Order: sequence, then C-alpha cells, then structure tokens
Amino acid sequence: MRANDGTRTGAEVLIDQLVAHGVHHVFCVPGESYIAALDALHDRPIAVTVCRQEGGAAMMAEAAGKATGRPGICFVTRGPGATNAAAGLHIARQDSTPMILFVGQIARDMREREAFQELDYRAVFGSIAKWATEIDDPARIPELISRAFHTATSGRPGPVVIALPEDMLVERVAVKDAPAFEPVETWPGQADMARLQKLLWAAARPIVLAGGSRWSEPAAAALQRFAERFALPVATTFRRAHLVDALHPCYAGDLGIGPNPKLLARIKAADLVVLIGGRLGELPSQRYTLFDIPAPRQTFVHVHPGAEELGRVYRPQLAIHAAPTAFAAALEGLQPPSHIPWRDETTLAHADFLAWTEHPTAVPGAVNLGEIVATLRDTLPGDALICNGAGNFSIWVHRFHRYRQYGTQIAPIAGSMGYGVPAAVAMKRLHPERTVVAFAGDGDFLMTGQEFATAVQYDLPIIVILVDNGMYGTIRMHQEREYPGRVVGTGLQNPDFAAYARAFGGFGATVERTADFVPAFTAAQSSRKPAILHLKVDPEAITPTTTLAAIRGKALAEPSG
Ligand SMILES: Cc1ncc(C[n+]2csc(CCOP(=O)(O)OP(=O)(O)O)c2C)c(N)n1
Ligand SMILES: [Mg+2]
Repeated sequence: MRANDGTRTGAEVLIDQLVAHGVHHVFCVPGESYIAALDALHDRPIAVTVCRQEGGAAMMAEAAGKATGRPGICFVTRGPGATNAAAGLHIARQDSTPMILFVGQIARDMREREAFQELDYRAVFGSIAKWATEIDDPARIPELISRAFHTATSGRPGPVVIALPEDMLVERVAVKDAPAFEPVETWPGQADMARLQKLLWAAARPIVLAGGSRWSEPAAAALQRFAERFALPVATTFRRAHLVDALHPCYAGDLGIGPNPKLLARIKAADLVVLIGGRLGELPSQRYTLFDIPAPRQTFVHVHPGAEELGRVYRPQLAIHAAPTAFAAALEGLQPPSHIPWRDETTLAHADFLAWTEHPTAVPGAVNLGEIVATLRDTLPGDALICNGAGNFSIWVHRFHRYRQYGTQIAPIAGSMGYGVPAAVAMKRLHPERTVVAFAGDGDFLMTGQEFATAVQYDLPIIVILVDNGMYGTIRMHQEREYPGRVVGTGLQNPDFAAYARAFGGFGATVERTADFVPAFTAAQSSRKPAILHLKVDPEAITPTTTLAAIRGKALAEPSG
C-alpha cells in the first residue's frame, strides 16, 4: 500500500522509474530478497511473466530487448537466481542487446560475511555486463536506473546488472522520478558520408554486410532503398538475416555457419566491403579467415555504434562511428554513379542466394527438415516470428527459411542452446496476434523446455518444432570429424515430447514422416494451445549436405596426425 506523505519505498521508486522509462513487460522468478519490488508491481501498468528458471526468464528479457531495441527487464533473486540468469546475460552481451537484470541482494548490514546466497555482483558479472552495480541509497534510484537505461542502449548495447539490497528496497525516501530516457543516436559526419560516396564511386565489386543491433524497421527499409539505388549486393551476418527481405533483388544471403560457397567467393573477390552494425565475429568471419587481420586486402569500411569496436580486430580504411539507425538514414543522401559497373554481379548474387535456398536437399530418413522449413516459409505470414536455439537443426532453418520482415528472426548470435522456447514465449507475450514458431533440438529444448509451462500459464499458443535426432548432434558431428567412431557423451535418451506437451496442458503431436507435418501443424494451430510437434529425424541427417557416416568415413580415410 502506498503512503500519501510524499515518501515512497525504494521498491516503489524503482518500479515507478520502470514505468517512467516506458517498460511494459518484466520477466522474473521470484525470491524473498525482492518481494518489496514485486509488491510495487501490483497495480502498475507492467505485465509480469513469472518463469520456471532464471535462465529462461533472462532469455525472455534478452529476446524482448532484441525485438524492441529497448532494455528487456528481468528480476531474479540473489545467489543461485543470479547465476542461473547468467545464461541470458551472456547472450545479451554477445548479441549486443540492451537488457537490465535486477538481482535481489542481502541486507546492507550483512554484507561481507558471506551471508545466505551472498554474491558480489560487480565481481561476478563484471566481465559479462556492460555495467554491474549495487544501489545502497534509495534516494539515488532515479539517477542509477536512468543511467542503466542509457548504458544498456548506448554505443554497443548490452546487459546491465543492478543488485538491490532488500533493506534498501523498504527504506522510505522523498525523491523525484527521472525523466524518460531516450536512446542516444550516434550520427555519421558529413565528411564520413562524402568519403563513403567516393569509395563507392571508385569500386568495381563492392559488397555490403549488415549485422549487429541498433537497427529498426525504418533503418532496414532505408538500407534496402540504398541497396536498390546503388544496385549493391547485401549479405547479412550470422542470425541477422531479418535485416533484409530475403526476396529483395539485392539480397546476397546469410553469412553464418556453412554459408553458400558462392557468397564466400563473392566476398573474397570484392574490392570494397562495407560492414554496417556488425563486428564480424568468429562465425561470420569464418573463424577469422575471411579477411586479413589487422588489415583486410579489400577496402574496408566499418560502421559501428561502439567506438571501441572500430579498429578492434580489423583496421578499416574508413571507420564510421554511427548507429545503424542513424547511418541508414544518412544513406539517403548518397548519390549512385551514373554507370553502375557491378549491377550484373548483384543480380547474380541474388540468383545464387535463391538457388542455394530454393530446394531442400535430400537427406536420409522419413522426415526431411528442409522440406518442412520450406513449406512453412511458403505458408506462414510474412510477420511470423521465427525463434531458435543452437544445434545443427538450426542450419536448415537459416538456410531454407526466408525472413521477409525486419525483426522476424529471434536467434542467439551467442549460440546458446535453450534460447528458442523462452524467446518464443517472450515474443508471443509481446505480440499475441502474431504467429510465433520456435525451432528446437532435442538437446536444445530440454535446457529450457520447462518454460513451455509458462506458455501454458499465459495462454500463449506458440508452436515448438522439436527436432529429435537422439543426440547432441553438433558435437557428435565434430566428434566424428576429430575422433571418428569414438562416441562419448553425445547420445541422448529422450522422452515422448508430444506427451510432455500434453502433460503440461498443451497440444502435442509426433511427426514420423514429412507428409505428417502439415496436418500436425494445422491441428496445432486449431488447438489454440501452446504446441510441440515432435519430429523424429534420422541421426544420419546431420546437415543438409552430409551424413555422419560420410564424415566418419572421410576422417578415417585421412591419415591422422
Ligand atoms: C548452453 C550451451 N551448452 C552447450 C553448447 C554446445 N553445443 C552446441 S550445439 C550442441 C548440441 C545441440 O544438440 P541438439 O539441440 O539436439 O541439436 P542437434 O545438433 O542434434 O541438431 C551443443 C551441446 C551450447 N552451444 N550452448
Ligand atoms: Mg539433437
């Protein structure tokens, strides 16, 4: 109950800051360390999603941050709650996603005794978070929460951790709310844009790589208009395919794991590479082999919102310190040359992309995941949200699905298993009217599968497509390559996942042949319940283009050493 003497508890001040900064959703697992903050959420216009494990809650908050560009908010308890949440924090870090994790903390007068579940959050999260702090004085909550929103969203976005001592949350203070935060734009200078225009005019075979965060629907649209006017081929980096409409005539494909060899050749043959927003980390850079380090042979332009990223690995000829949102807007001012010598190359690049993704490959077994993904891409609405975690199953999703709209790909650049289901729960919570599909592996699913209960609790009819090959397939693939025939620690004995779905109060069906998929998907949709479609795939079908036996055979044929 709120007092009417002009004072508020620390918890009330805190929640009022969230309201002031435009927060609509929080994801949490409760703990006695912060029940005052939970109480302050009562009667406030913020939807609370209570989860089953803090890893899931933190991934939901991360997914919300990824989708909206505004900090996703997660509340967890001290000690084990916080360490569980680290799974989502690390994704926010690697994926450059704004997020704020609030952690209940022991009372101030018990610190440094290793009280029950005590942790030093500055130390524990110091290298994962952009900023980790603890609030000692409730009067400073408006200042520190405002800083948290700015820190999480500015430059290269990332996670902030704020520990909340439980006695601080109930102390009364008279303090004013902070004004609503506005994300800080970082604009390119006129001189930068003039130099870029010059480089483009001098190029014979340019290519654009789009990645990173701090995009928006208008920015993605502006990038596509620029690509069209300059007839520039645009590829997207690992798990950022949604930045360009896959059917845009300039789209050259996805530079991730196992990319189209023709795209790789095209990038290598380019004389000008313009990297917008991304960092070209280990996966898109093909383990740092694609470009020479520190000085790429190609003329290299790097546009990034974080000053510390420019020149960190690659030495750009032109470094532009700007957010993709602002940079994309500035692209409208550039003029294409009167003759575009690379125009035909761009047409070819898009044709190569279409050919690479059009027809699912043949694989062993009765269920062909490629055909299923291709069926969905041709039937799902363009704004359907496609979420996934990590594992070889995701290769089919990334290759055969065609992301048509900005924000429809919600997937961990950090490669964290267990992401798909919580991400789907968060997306359905944010967008109840949109179709939300999660692709999960059998290993991947059970890392956070308990959040299916959250989907049931909030009546969120997500559809989980669970690809069961009875193993941690990705690792088995590497195992066969490095230690052929020696299988250790990668086999899985699985439950009946359709029955699991039903036991939770959802819809479940088993798919044993490709032809069973569409009826099962339709039945899942008509059930209006959260659903799991349990696909039984052949373990031999390890990627769209090779089998376990082939990998093992090749490794055995090669002399070891
Ligand atoms: C949290 C986490 N733990 C471990 C890994 C290492 N890893 C990457 S893929 C993979 C196996 C994925 O198995 P599954 O979900 O069944 O998909 P599959 O590869 O079989 O298609 C593992 C263990 C990881 N990426 N993330
Ligand atoms: Mg598997």
